[in-house]
Amino acid sequence: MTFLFNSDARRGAIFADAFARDLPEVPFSMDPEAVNPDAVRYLLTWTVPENLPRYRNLEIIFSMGAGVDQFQGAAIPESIKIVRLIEDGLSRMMQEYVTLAVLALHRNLPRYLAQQKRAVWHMIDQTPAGERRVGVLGLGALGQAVLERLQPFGFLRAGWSRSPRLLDGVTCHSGAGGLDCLLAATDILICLLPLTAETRGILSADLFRKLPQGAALVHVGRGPQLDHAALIDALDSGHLSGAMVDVTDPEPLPPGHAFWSHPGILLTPHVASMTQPQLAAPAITANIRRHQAGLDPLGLVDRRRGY
Ligand code: NDP
Ligand code: OXD
Repeated sequence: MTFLFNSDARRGAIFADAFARDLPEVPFSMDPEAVNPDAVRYLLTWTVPENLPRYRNLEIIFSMGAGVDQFQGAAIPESIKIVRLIEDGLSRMMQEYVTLAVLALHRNLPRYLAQQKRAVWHMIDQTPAGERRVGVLGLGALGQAVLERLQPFGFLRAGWSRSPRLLDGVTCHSGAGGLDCLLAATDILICLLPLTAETRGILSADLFRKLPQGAALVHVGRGPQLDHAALIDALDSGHLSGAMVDVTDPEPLPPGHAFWSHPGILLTPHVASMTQPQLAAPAITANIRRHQAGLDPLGLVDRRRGY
């Protein structure tokens, strides 16, 4: 029974230590050439390797991150469980990033940066936090974590998910009908949805029109959810006041792309949350123990829903 690690050697060394300490009975390997393919039960990877069929006894593919959209379209036998990464480190980094983004947009940072470039000293009227409505698309592990972290600032908080949710202090909407209600009452919209057939292209001109005048966007889901031209149009027309964008399609953006220089956009290179091996490794060894005890691993993907 072997765990095969398919990522970089620096992270691999940290995982190797965690396996030796926490799960010594499961041999750990970073070398696909050296392992007996029939012994491989667990694979940790970001993308599906071409030679997947050689691992005939594979039980679980662990994603190196929270997202599993990179596995879509790969021929993964139904018998193999796909598990996304859920652990506190990922949530904490996402909380930091989204707090940074929400505060930057709430306090008009893109406009002040543009003013600074033009040597303009001008005070913009400030909406109090208690009147600012923050809406989160996606109320999963990360959506809930960021809503919790935003609570002390006093923002009015709401969210949207597929199935109904009940969260303390958060106005929860669900399903297709619930989306319009959320949008109509959101000043800062945060996208934390997984990429699926239903969420591809969701951040569209139509969606932006449903937001109030002057609303802003934080996009930390996945690049193909955002229509780039629609965002530029909404910013240029003044309907949206700003955006902080962490994920794009493609990544990286090509030279000359409008997002590099648009004064309304704060752009980061897909860094909102990053897997930290020293935290991810114990989460994965614990998840293997759950699986071995006959429980579903945390983060088990529902293949029909796609997340
Ligand atoms: P979860 O699977 O825990 O949560 C997903 C949420 O989205 C759930 O609330 C789910 O609804 C909701 N959802 C999914 N599809 C729909 C739909 N069609 N309509 C309405 N709601 C929907 O995911 P995580 O919170 O762990 O992660 C979310 C995403 O964040 C990842 O998939 C990844 O794309 C992105 N991410 C980005 C990072 C970055 O650095 N930029 C880092 C890590 C993740 P329900 O509750 O009903 O199931
Ligand atoms: C993830 C990511 O899915 O980094 O973890 O985007």
